[in-house]
Order: sequence, then C-alpha cells, then structure tokens
Amino acid sequence: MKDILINGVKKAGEILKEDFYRPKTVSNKGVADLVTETDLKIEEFLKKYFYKQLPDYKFVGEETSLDLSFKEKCLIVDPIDGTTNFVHRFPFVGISVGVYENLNPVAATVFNPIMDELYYAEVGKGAFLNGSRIFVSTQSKIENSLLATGFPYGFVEKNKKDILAKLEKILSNSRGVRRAGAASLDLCYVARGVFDGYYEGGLKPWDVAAGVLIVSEAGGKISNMNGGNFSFEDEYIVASNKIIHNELIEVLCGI
Ligand code: 2AM
Ligand code: CA
Repeated sequence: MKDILINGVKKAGEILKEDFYRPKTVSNKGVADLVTETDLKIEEFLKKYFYKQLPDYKFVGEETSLDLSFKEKCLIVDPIDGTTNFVHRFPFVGISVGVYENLNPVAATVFNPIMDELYYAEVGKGAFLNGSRIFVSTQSKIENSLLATGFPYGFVEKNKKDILAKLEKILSNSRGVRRAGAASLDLCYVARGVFDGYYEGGLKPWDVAAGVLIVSEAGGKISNMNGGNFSFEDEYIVASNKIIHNELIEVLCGI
C-alpha cells in the first residue's frame, strides 16, 4: 500500500510541477471555486493508476467522482488541494489521497511537488515527512501558538459573521494566524509541529481525508467545534497538538 500511494502521488506530482509555471485555463465551479485542466488531468491519471493498482478500492475524486456513499474500501482524492494557489503560482499546493476502510482512515499521503514535501501516515505506524518521523508541537500556551485557518468560498458568504467573530477571537489570543489556502497541507503543518492548531469550516471530505490521519499519527487531535469526534458531515474541523485543543475551542467559541 505504502509504495503504491507514494509512487502514485509522485507521478501525479510531475504533472502538477510541469504545469505550475505555465499559463492556465481556468473554469469556475462556483463564484471563486476554480478548476483547471491540471486538476482534471491529475484526477484522471490517479483514477486509472489506482484502478490498476488497487482494484478493490472505490475511487472518490473531487473533480469527477463525487459519490460519497463510501463502501468498505475507498480512496478519497483531491488532485490539487489549493487550486487558487496553483493558478496564482503560490507554492502551497498538495495532492491528497486518503485510504478508508469502513469509514476509518488506514493510510494517507499528501504531496507538495513544488516544495518537495511528501507526507505519509499509516494507522498505528506514525506519520512521516520525506521518510522522517514527524510529531506535533509541545506548545502548551495558546498565546504562544501559531494557528492557521482557511475560508472556503461559498462558506464565507453564508457564515461571514461567525467566521469574523472566530477570527477576532484568535487574533487577540494567539501569536499569529496564517491562511495559506490548502487544508490538506495546513493539517500536515500541524502534524509536523509548525502550526500548533488549525480550524476551518465548510470543507469537503477530499480536503481533509488524508490530513486527519497524518495529524493523529503525529500525536495530534482532530475534532469538530464541540470537541467531539470529527466526521465529514461536521461544519468545522479543529486540529491541534492535543495540548491546546480544549483551550483553542474555548477561545474560538468565546467560552
Ligand atoms: P481546493 O483548493 O481543493 O478547492 C482553502 O480554504 C481550502 O478550502 C482549500 O483546501 C480548498 O480546496 C478548500 N475549498 C475551497 N473552496 C471550497 C469549496 N467550495 N468547498 C469546499 N472546500 C473548498
Ligand atoms: Ca481540489
């Protein structure tokens, strides 16, 4: 499984890298929800690749296979997480693959071919960046924490008040807030201890399917905004080094 996943995203990464500095043809799925020919090319490549390599697994991809009635075994794929970054050549882009069995993540990889960062995790076996084990931070104070968030298009328009209220709370209570535009990589940055915490609302399963396992295998915590177990139906995801988790939720919710 490990070699199949890593070889797959590395080959897909070549496609992404080749197109990164080229002029792009952009289509709009929604107001600011972009898709490029490269998103479609990578998804098509991975679909064929996994069909051959892992025929027992159902393929769920952001651009072509949106059927989320997960079966016992499935691959949840985002061909480019951070498409807006890709279009503008901001190098925070990831190819994300989460392997799920009976709704549980069993293996995951996120690859940023521009920065040459390959994250991999397998349940019970830890999380790795380019082959080296990674761990969440040991920061215990929210005021010394670097936090991250994101604002998916559509969700912002419908939830502006709540989003701004949460942002105001963490701006005054943390060391800083970053908004880099690729949820899968934001989660990997929590896993490697760069970000101490992260939250975002309105995401889709393929944005977080891989990252959630990478965080938990690095010793972190994933929950919904109530602190309960996260599921793809939840409006918000919260990820942290575990230590600041409850305090982060308290701050965000103004408790
Ligand atoms: P994408 O680049 O694959 O679209 C940025 O805040 C994060 O939100 C990115 O991971 C981005 O993934 C995701 N995102 C952007 N628009 C979205 C939408 N309409 N629904 C769900 N996720 C979205
Ligand atoms: Ca995408």
